[in-house]
Amino acid sequence: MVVRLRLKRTVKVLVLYTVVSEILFFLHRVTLFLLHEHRVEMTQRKIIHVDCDCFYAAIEMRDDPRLAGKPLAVGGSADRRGVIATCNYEARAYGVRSAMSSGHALKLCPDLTIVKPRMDAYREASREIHTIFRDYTEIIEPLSLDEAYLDVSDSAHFGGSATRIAQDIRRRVSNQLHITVSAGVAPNKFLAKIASDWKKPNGLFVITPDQVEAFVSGLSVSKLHGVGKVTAERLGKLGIVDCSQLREWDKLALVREFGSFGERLWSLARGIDDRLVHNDSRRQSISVENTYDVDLPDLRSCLEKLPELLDTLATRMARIDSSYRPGKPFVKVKFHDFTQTTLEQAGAGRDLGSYQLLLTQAFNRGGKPVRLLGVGVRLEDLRGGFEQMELFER
Ligand code: DCP
Ligand code: MG
Repeated sequence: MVVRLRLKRTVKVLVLYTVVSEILFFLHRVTLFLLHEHRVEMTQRKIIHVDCDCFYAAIEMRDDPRLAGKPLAVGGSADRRGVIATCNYEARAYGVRSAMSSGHALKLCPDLTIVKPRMDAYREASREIHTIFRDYTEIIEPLSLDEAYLDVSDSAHFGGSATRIAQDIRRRVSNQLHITVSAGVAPNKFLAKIASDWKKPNGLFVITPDQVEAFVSGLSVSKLHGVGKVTAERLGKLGIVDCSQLREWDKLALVREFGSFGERLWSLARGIDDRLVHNDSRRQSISVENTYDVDLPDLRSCLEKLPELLDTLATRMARIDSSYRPGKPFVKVKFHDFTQTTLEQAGAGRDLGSYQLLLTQAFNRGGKPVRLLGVGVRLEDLRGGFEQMELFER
């Protein structure tokens, strides 16, 4: 009798023990799951890239509706060796593009109207757009007057939907400024920028985290951040045209081919880009350049122009605040055929002799008549470190 009672109690204790441990195990799993989700959510960023459509031209058409609906460019006049800053989409249909000489643009499109830039109007429009941005986030990184990254990961608007924020920004800019902007939404900067271009003009394109893999696979390597014509050609020679082909290469092989940029290529091919959105556009360099009415035929005539360019540079340098330290000197040479080269030298001084040396080397890369000369200084940002810290601690 006593033995049976003891046995019953032992069985009860065992059952109870099993049930409690099952419950504890279940709770443990739930906690782990929630923690994991939370971590994913914390590291999952929401970036919007906003880019106005044919910005300068859009402002001109808005302010003078007679210009709308036909080919329009903003730039310098053809008889003064001017260059096109931008043009509307009607002009693009004729092949007119930014940075093209106005003379050539007129050959492509004889009906093209070219108006002079009104930088004050563009700056004002840019300020208005930024005021709209700031309603959604303070983390805004302008790339130019018409382009910016927004980090809306922590934005509470529209239940945190970056897509709806982007839609709202587009709607408000259109209503308030009467110009259109295109936007891209993605988990990082590199994809957001590609996305804003995907449905241009007046478009919105969203790449959600689970679409990244498929989207990047079909992407041409020339779309990758930092891949210019030269790198795209080098990749092409290795049989790498799109990102799915790039992914077949391991990191070490890419580093062997492309140095440290190889590692970046490896990441980009997988849709990885950890660059932060910096909410302050700090200057990277200060420079002066001049386009000459008549090409400078040889090195000697280029060298003769240096002192006056350096004088203007010195005046501009005197205006920068103490949060910058002047760094490497550089020169830019644009030849008559629009090819250009930039040369900089770490450790070189910023005296006339150093610039003469740099200019001589840069000129010899082309050895052709020169239409534009530029001189400048890279700036070291003494505040850079602190800003990054602030961003990390947010
Ligand atoms: N810009 C310039 N010179 C260039 C390129 C651009 O002066 N070589 C100016 C004029 C543009 C503005 O910067 O309006 C913005 O440049 P984008 O590259 O964003 O070009 P757009 O906004 O004009 O056209 P898109 O619709 O392609 O963005
Ligand atoms: Mg633009």
